[in-house]
Amino acid sequence: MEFTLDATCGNARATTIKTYHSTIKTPVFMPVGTAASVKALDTRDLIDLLDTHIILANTYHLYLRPGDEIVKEFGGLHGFTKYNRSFLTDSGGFQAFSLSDISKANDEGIEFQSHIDGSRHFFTPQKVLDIQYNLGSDIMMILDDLIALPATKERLKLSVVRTTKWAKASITYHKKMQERGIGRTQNIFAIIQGGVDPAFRRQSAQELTALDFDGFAIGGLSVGEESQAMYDTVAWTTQFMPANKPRYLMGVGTPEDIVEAIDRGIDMFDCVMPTRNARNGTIFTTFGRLNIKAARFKKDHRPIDENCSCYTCQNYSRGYLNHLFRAKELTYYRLASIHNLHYYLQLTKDAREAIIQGDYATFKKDFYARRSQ
Ligand code: PRF
Ligand code: ZN
Repeated sequence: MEFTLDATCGNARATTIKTYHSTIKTPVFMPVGTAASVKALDTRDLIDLLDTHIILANTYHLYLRPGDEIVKEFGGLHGFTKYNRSFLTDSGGFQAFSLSDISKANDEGIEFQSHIDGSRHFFTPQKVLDIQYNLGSDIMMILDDLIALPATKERLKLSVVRTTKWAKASITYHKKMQERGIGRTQNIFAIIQGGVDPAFRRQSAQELTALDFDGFAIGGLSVGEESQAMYDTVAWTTQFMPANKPRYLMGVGTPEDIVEAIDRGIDMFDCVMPTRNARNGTIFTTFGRLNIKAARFKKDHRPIDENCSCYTCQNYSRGYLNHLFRAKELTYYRLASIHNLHYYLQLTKDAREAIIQGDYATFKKDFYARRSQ
């Protein structure tokens, strides 16, 4: 991939990442398309209505169903979904850990039982790359050893040691496969672990950034710790990450989390929050969250957010969306998902503009001021 640092403002960065399939301007929010679909939307919505340049898909889900060999037969994720811009795929460890009935890590990998049919599987660093070669994603994440917080020092240490060991196995394997002509257009990111412990975070960051990865993620956050602990850990960890490679904060977060993490040097984000909340009736606006189910919206002719230029706000009223939600009409899920994703995409676009203008502090101040009105 080609990477350029376009501007900085304090620790905040505006960068450009060029993969084989698209050019990505950061800060960027990547909609989550777990099973090769961003729930309630199709590829045309993602391109024509939202103009996304990168979306996420999950190794764990696609390996279990329909199977990565099937996706490969269709020309990988790009051929299967007809989304011809970039895909990032998560490695599966986190999903095995959070979705599987039983998951057990040892030094070789992660054993888990499928949440679909209970069948047993074993993910190793090499196995999750083989799956991602079949998926053909533009950015592949390595297998990491994720743990629940709070964790003991011993378990945290084991997670850092194991993640480095798996990272070394991953990069060695990837280089070998590329020499054989496999995964030539695919990039590989490592994942920094270490909980909210500064010493472990530094160790994990230093060990991983010494290896020849295309980019680096911060994992193991937004798993139940206080927001401030997450922000402090991000600020601390980004110091040890190279300036000339992308930085990705996995599974984060609320609009506030994203604004704060950008300020601490993060370029890339993903989270189910905009799409999941849309389906639950929680709508994000420039003035804060609203619940579309509320009776006060029944006769409200205004769009969700007068400041929003999304397809939904340009065409439909709060009253109509309130009705669709209450009637559980399928159209509701699409219209609400379009709005919430547009909100997240616009937020990161505006953040980029502010960084380039050199005034991220004002952007951040205005973001909070509008929400407390
Ligand atoms: N590791 C991986 N995927 C993830 C995480 C992680 O730590 C997180 C943590 N917020 C979300 N998704 N592989
Ligand atoms: Zn809107």
